[in-house]
Amino acid sequence: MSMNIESVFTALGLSEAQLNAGDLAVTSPVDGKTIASVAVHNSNQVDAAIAKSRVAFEQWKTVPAPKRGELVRVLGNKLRDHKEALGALVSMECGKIYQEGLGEVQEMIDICDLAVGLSRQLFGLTIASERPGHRMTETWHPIGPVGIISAFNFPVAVWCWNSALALVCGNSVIWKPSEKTPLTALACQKLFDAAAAEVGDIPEGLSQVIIGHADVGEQLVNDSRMPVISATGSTAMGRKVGPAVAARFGRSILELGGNNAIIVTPSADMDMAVRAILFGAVGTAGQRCTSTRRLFVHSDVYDELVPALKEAYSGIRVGDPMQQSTLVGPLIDKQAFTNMQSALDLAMVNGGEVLGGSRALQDTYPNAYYVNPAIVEMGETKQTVQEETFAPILYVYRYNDLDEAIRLHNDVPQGLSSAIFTMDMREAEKFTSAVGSDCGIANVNIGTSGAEIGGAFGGEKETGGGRESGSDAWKGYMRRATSTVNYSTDLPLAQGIEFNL
Ligand code: UN1
Repeated sequence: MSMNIESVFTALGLSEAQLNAGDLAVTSPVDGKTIASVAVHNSNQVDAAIAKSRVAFEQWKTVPAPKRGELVRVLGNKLRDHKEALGALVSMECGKIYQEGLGEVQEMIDICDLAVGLSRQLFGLTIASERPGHRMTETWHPIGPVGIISAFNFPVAVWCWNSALALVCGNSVIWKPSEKTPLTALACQKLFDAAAAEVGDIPEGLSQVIIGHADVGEQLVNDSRMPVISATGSTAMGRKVGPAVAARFGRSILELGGNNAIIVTPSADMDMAVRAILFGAVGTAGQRCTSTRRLFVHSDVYDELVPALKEAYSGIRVGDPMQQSTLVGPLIDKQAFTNMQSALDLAMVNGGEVLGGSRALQDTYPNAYYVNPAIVEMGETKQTVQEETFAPILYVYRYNDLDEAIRLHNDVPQGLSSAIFTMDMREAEKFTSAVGSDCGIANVNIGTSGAEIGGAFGGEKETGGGRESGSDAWKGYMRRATSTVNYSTDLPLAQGIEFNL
């Protein structure tokens, strides 16, 4: 298919009317041009969506889980059929390169597959009872409408991580995408509607999208008809969402900022390390929550690794994300560029040696913000950078002792992803052990980003503690019931209590 934006809209069933329905301007970071103006939901509409979601839930929770899985199976197939178009729209709307746009849709397909399999399990436990003739079990039940708040940088996959699991678990979902990327959300809604129509008999409003700014998200977060809120974004956003949901005894699944690092030890496979660091640090223009932001290099290999990395950086092609040769697309907007420049200024004040980081392609795209990825050599320090800047900046630190590197590694507020490059099994085991990385993801000989579906995804500390997309993350979308059944003719009390008249 040809990949101009009109053909992509058409392939995804986005109509002229829908693309010009309101006054939220959607700007493509590729060239800074407005590509649509969509309608935002007002407070009454959000309220109505929540009410509808509750009705849909009451019906959906009675559908057997494997039948619910059928809907997700068909959704996965719709995604397969529209992978190129949706991948292209992701690229055009959020600026990641087309390869990564395709990868994001593949991640959706993968979670659908996982959810379909799970729909035939969702298993509980049998627990030994201390009482004769008693059986104790734990069963998982649907919990209610799940609110999903997602960020611009993974505009579609994060919705699918949550909704594929939430739907097989018997819940309805309401999605509030980033106001920077509503079109990909509307496109996903079309695919969902098509899947629902194909399967038939799916409650209306089972999955809905609400468009708007932070106030729309806040309304969702504060509404006690939404028992679960899954929010992905900045730590600042999580600081608002977490307490608001907790205040009404709701459950939140938070996936917030990262400050991910790679440690390169003397025995590392340097070629592999360079490639992994490159993808981790500059992939998605440094705008993944898993992007590699800090690098610890042992003194013995510093002068081998860092020049090789600089050499690799010199070959990076920055440009139109739809061009096959491009490795780094634009930043999302001007604010992202300003934040990057401030972070680099601060690094220089703190004695960092900055390579790269300047604006690129300004003449071709005066209204878009392309940058040359930056390497900042910080030398040996007692504390590393504490803030996450959503841009391709890699802070490089020199270390001599692995324990000290691990201490510095962990000495940040965030705890999402981490990796060590080593051929020494003692170092690898230590890094993944209780005294090693304190992150939710701790890898060996692969980078910090690009986690696959199947493992639990998320992190500790200011990353928010939530887990999504694999392992037993499905339990986050269900409520647990412990049932003790007495099939004896006696009524013994637990703890041996005698209570007889
Ligand atoms: C995110 O940036 O919010 O591990 C998610 C990764 C991707 C997901 C990133 N699978 O980099």
